[in-house]
Amino acid sequence: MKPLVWITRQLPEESISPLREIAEVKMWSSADQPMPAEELKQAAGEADAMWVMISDQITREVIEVAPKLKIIANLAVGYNNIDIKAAKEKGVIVTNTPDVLTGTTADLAFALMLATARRIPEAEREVRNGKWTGWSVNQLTGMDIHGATLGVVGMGRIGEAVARRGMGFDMRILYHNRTRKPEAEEKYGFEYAELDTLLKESDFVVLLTPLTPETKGLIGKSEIALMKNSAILINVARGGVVDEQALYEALLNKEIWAAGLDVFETEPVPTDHPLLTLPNVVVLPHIGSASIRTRNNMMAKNTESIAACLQGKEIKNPVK
Ligand code: 8YV
Repeated sequence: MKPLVWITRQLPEESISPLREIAEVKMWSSADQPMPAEELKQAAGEADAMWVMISDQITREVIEVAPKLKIIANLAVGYNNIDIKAAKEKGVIVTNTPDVLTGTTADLAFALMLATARRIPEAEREVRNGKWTGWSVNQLTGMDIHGATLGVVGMGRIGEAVARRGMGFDMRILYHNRTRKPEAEEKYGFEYAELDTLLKESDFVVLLTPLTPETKGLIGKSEIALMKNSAILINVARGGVVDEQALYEALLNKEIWAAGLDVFETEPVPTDHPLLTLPNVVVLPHIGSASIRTRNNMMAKNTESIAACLQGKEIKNPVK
């Protein structure tokens, strides 16, 4: 009997066809709505392999009702949606999709820097809404990126890619990370800073830490208070890294200048969320890795990981 692979979203057939040759593949019927918790548990109960998204909560409860499960392949680099400890205890391998999305996500961080600093969505809305009625010296004036100080919080692969893009804009680069990166300091001139110093000195603070118990609410009221009134906060990591209420109040009271957010505590973000009422916030629907090529590469990685596991071959991206 062929092993069973459960995929929790409807995906393009060509991306998963290699799996059909070695396994029975079941796919959830919706391309954009997650499986309800009960269905997810039932799927886990019969699967040898699961292909999941960050919107699937793979809790201990799900893992414990999965007697045959060998691998959970997460279509993302972050894996805060999976109880890694429970998976380890049950001997279930977890994989993610690093590297292939690094440049794409770094590009989007920069897109948000440009969009917030130069007020691009606001400017576009004015043109479309007939508000471009003339020229004035302070019309839609924003902030410069070139020559500014960029503070990267979380200097992993994506953090470093953002920092290197900053070099092209003649920025001074500060970074904060659990461990220092002496090679990057030497090679690119990045400067290590404690979080307080980084927040005080940066014009752009870009968050790229994974969401863990240690980073939950990392940027709260007192951290935002350290930032310059002219500073811009960019979050392309996870919503939970920022205290959204504190951020809303700081933006409303002009304690910081703007924010660019690709991620939220609750996704999709509710349309009545207070942050969405502010003109100095640019919001995106968690599209950090959403380029055609990168999404194809991410799917190829998941296919490869599951196939390797089911065929007893070496698995390339296990989460340690
Ligand atoms: C994914 C992400 O696009 O990789 C991650 O951790 O947040 C994004 O790149 C998204 O999670 C799709 O699964």
